[in-house]
Amino acid sequence: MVVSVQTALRHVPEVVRSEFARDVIAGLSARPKQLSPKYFYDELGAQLFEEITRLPEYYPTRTELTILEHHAGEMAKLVPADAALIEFGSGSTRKARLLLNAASAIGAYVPVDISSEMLLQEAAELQRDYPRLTVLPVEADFTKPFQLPRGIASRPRVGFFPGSTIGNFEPHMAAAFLSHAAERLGAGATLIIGFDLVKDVKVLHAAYNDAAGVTARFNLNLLTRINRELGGNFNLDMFCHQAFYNTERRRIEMHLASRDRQRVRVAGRTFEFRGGETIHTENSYKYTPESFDAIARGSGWTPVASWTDPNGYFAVQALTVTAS
Ligand code: AVI
Repeated sequence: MVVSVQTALRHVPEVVRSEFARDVIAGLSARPKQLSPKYFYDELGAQLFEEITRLPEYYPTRTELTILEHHAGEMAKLVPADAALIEFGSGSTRKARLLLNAASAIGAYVPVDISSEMLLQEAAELQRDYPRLTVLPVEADFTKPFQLPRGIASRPRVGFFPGSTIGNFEPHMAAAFLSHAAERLGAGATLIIGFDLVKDVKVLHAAYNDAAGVTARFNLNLLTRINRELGGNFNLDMFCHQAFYNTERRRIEMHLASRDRQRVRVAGRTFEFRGGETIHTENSYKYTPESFDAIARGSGWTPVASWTDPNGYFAVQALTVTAS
């Protein structure tokens, strides 16, 4: 059955659909072909990511949680009385709860996330569990300018950006995010941020090439999403997951490689693939303590404390806005 693009696009909100369509068409027309990792997270993509965080090979989530569990008390000492904790891209509140439990000085919690359903549900559950806390969810793309709620105007601010999501930003975007965060949180603010560290390539390779194939499904799901939302006809059997560590650029690269020469239709356009040609779908940058310090200092922040795990796999750092 031939389904028109209009029919295929009917159930997706107009704005998202057109931005998604524009980005996909531009990405598949580029050389090399590329797609933004922000499009991984449809409903199935979010579920697959949750599964990834529980895989034996995927150390970042587990390691960061251990660091937070062990050091939340020390982090709490950096939180001023009646502070507002502002979490960027909150998703689940599991990590924030570790800080809330340790830091009774936190008077308000502001989760900022683009996905309103999960945001509101998690905020409601958190409010039920912490009845004395002011919970003010903000539905926004935290990589773009957004307004903080007026209700926290007089409170000191502590930003929270766990999960090494900063690693999925290109270095200039990471610097821009940190600069904007410094401006938005204002003078005297603190930021607690998690990032993944450079390590043995074998450990990195295994984390993004798990034996159960969940990361491969996560990567390929992007093509399923394009088929569903943009009237694409990608044959998933004709693409395979590739993930490798680029030592020079200190990043894991994820790609989808075409198994043969082929043509694919998306949103009414045709895209040609050579055998072995890839779509670059994600970079996950790994930092050294020194390279992260440099990017933070160059973006208006001064490192004040840093915590890691016994293997030195992951780091959580506290920064304060550099006095001008
Ligand atoms: C969300 N982000 C920090 C993950 C990472 O490790 O870069 C996304 C991911 N991609 C493949 N596995 C996990």
